[in-house]
This record gives sequence, structure tokens and C-alpha cells, in this order.
Amino acid sequence: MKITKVEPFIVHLPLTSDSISDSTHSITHWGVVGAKITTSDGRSGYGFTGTHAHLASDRLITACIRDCYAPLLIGEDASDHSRLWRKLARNPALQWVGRAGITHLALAAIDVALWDIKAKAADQPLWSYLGGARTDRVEAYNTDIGWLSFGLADLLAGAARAVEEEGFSRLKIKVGHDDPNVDIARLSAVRERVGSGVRIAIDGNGKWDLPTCMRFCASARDLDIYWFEEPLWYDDVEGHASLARGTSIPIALGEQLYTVDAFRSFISAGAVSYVQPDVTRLGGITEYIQVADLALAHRLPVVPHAGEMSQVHVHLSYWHPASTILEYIPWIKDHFEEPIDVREGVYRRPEHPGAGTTVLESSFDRYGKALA
Ligand code: 0YR
Ligand code: MG
Repeated sequence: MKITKVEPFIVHLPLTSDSISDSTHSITHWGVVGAKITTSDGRSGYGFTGTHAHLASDRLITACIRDCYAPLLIGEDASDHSRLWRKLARNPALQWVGRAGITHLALAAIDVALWDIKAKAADQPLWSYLGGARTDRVEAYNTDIGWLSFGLADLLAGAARAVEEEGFSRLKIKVGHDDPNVDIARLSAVRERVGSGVRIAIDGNGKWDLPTCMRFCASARDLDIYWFEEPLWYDDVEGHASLARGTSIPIALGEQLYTVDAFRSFISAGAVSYVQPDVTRLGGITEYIQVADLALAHRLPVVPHAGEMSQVHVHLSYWHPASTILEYIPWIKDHFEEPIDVREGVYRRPEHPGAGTTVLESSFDRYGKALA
């Protein structure tokens, strides 16, 4: 399985709504930015990171793949994956300019493509290749009904539809208004509409400061919030630890963390209860497994970021023993050979060989962007 080609790509896929906002970002497209790796025996693997579809910064990722990683990969054996990961991640030139950020997003894409090739070569879906399924049922929670940009009427209608018609029993609602009382009022209305049996998590996407979060959590005490995700700035270990000590609402975070070391800092500080790794931001599946094992060793549940936006998390959630539930945002599913499928709030187990990352040629044709 000699690597013969590494071809970067950028695809900008339109969202299912025209645009959405959380407390920090407003977006109209999701960026699927990565690489197709081809081997001498005619196999190809696909891996990608996820972006908010800004072409100039997406091109920094594909330039890193093309100019820095591809030359280190051509001629190597794809099954020498462990050594290749180190060769890329610990390459002195790259390590000097980026142990996180663009170089790490590019590494994520390469690593996922290599796992995809290996699982395809074994003719097994990734979850099976990794050791088999821990469960026959990975439950999805719905984030796509809860955007901050939705007015109250749409929020309530979406929550009711998800619960009553689509079979979800878990929802996530974005918070982060300048006046947190607006969020309290929205959450109270959703709680009243869907009843006490539905689990409601919230996501602040890192906007508020510690005193705002403290006041908010005190006001939210009676709303039975399942977790408060990214309440504070992503890298603030001590702030999250203080908040965790000061509220009974469990803290969730991890979608913005790049390394197993960052997760270790949060976990050892007691700053996180729900661990949320993302293969597309960590150094791929390889580093995700390290984080999930770390969570397991601390008996903490793993709830990866957005299963739809990184198909791979469905496989990992079926396999890794620390996994629990998985986020549902249905933006990009129709652009893959094996689309993600959620029925009655449960992810169907993937059955195609590989990591589920093979992008449809028709989607490249329609939504692909020039690399320069
Ligand atoms: C939009 N999920 C998230 C989207 C979402 C973000 O910025 O990327 O809200 O990924 O926080 O939990
Ligand atoms: Mg989030």
C-alpha cells in the first residue's frame, strides 16, 4: 500500500437553513477541507477537517497538506500509520510553526484518510476494524433545532417537532445573548413545551465570562440542564474549574481543543464532566483514541462533537467503550457515499468498509473550490 498521490480538496456545502448563528459565529456553509490519498494497489482514502467555509483560511490548510505533508507521505506504506503520524506531527519544521491550529487540522485530515484506507483494505467498517461494536444503539441528540438565531416561535416549533415527530428525546439549545435572562426565558419556554422527560443540554460556544456564567447557572437551577457546553473561553482551564465547583450543572467541552495534552489539563483540573473530542480538530482518529482512553481512565463519558459533520464519530461512538450519545446536525450527510442516517433518534450503524468519509464525485463537481 505505497502512497502514490495526496490530493487536497475544498468543498463548501450549503447548510439546511439559509444561515445559522451560535453566540460566536454566523455561517451559511460548512467547509469540508481535506485530502484524498491514493495507494499503489488502487485504493483511496478520504479524510477532512471541518471549517466555517472561508476560502482564504481553507486554502492555508490545503497548502499545508500539499506543500508540507504530501512530500513526507509519497512513497511511504500507508499501513505504517503509527510511524507516519509521528513523522508528520513531530516533524521538526512543522512542530516549530504549529503544534495546534492549521497544521493540526491538516494532520487530522491526513490521519483520517489513512484510517479510511486501512479499514477499506480490511474490507470492514471502521468500528469493526477497531474491534467491534460496544452497543447496537448510538442515540443522537438534536442541536439543529436550537440555534441562537432562531426566534422563540421557531425554537419551540423545532423542539416540539424533534420530540413529537422525529423521536428525539435529547435536545441542545444555544445560549449566549448579551442579556442571559433572554436565554433563561427561552429555555423555560422550551422546557415547558417539551416536558420534563426530555433532556436539554445548552451550548455557550465560549462567549460569556465567569461572573455571567455564575449568575446564569444560578438562575437556570430549576430547568434541569443536562450539561453546559463551552461556557467560557475555550482554553480557560481555571475558569472552567471554578465554574464547575460553583454550579451543579455539569460542564461539557472539547470541540475547540487540539491535543490530548489540552484534554489532560481540563480533566485533571476537574473542569469537565462530558468530554467532547473531535477527530477533525485533534490529530485525527489516532489522537481521538488517546483522548477517549484518557476519559475512560477517569470514568468520564465521551460525547464527540457533531456526528454528522464528521461521519467518523458515528463509527467511533459504536466502538469506543467510553462513548455515550452523539450530536446530530444534518448539514453534510448527503454528500457521502454512505450517508449518515438517524431514525427515531438513533444513528444507524454504518456498514460500508472504511471510515464513512468518501465524498461523492457529484459533490466535488458541484461544490468544490479551486485550491488557489
Ligand atoms: C457553528 N456544536 C457546535 C457550529 C457547533 C457550532 O459555529 O460550528 O455551533 O459546531 O458548537 O456543538
Ligand atoms: Mg458545541
